Amino acid sequence: MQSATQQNTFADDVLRGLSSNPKFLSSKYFYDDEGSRLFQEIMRLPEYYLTQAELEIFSEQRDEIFQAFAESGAAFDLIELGAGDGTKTSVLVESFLRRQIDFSYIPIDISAEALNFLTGKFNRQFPNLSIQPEQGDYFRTLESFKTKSDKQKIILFLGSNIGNFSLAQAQDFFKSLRAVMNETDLLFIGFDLQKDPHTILPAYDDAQGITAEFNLNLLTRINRELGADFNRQEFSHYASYHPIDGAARSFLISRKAQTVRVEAANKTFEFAAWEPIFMEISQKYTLKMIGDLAQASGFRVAKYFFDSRNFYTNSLWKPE
Ligand code: AVI
Repeated sequence: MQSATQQNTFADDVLRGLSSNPKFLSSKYFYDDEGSRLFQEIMRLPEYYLTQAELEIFSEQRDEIFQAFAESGAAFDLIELGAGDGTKTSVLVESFLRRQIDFSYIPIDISAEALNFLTGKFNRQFPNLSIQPEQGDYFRTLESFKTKSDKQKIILFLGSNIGNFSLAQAQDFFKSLRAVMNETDLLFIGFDLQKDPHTILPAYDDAQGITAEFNLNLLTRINRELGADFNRQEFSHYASYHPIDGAARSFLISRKAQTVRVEAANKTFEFAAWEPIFMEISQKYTLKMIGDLAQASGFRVAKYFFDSRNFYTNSLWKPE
């Protein structure tokens, strides 16, 4: 399994994934412009409870979250990994500004476009906020903060983004984060919890078919960027939830025997009728899994915040 920190090119990853048995494509490539737009739509779907649950935690418990963050009363850097459109973070930022807390907001993202959008929006919304966007790799950027700033770092990794890593990748990821954190820094993570499978599955198989579009869009991206000839009509979206391992998985299923040429990989791939391409894992956690993961990667859980339905948790971790 590839580590979360390893960088490959899009063409290499597609070649490797489609040459494997079973075939797979990496969901990290979902987010071109159209994919990002579709994900915004997913977050507004009635079935996609995750965003509402996290927003509820932030809105209803902002004071308790603040207490947990600002225990020492000292100035801090609020660092967000993969900040997206910042809707949830803006609730915290607004509350901290109102209390005249001394902090800077540092969103880190690989996408310059996403950062520009977020910075523009936060500059308009919060003219008094000190915002220092950093474009690039999470770990390298955080490493540079060790020498750049001696303030406490509070690192946010929200939106259940950790769910898109396998358990082994998640552990690798947190170990790498631990290596660039100081003893007094904090990590605040959004986890989707295991719950009624009848609630989870529709979040990945919505009635309007937006999630299907979101998956199929990766085929369109491969066609456009890598000169492939996928026919989207010949693939269908299939979502599953496995209550034993707690993983939602999505697949694109080849509806017939077919071949697909990918020019940039200089290769033609054979698909059998009904052969799946594994597209994405969305891991759901139990509290025991979260505690074990923290411990295995050099942290301890300091606090859990839950939404009113116990669908979701934001968990505050301290270096051990
Ligand atoms: C970004 N990530 C946490 C989403 C999830 O729930 O796994 C991506 C997603 N895939 C389908 N719907 C949403």
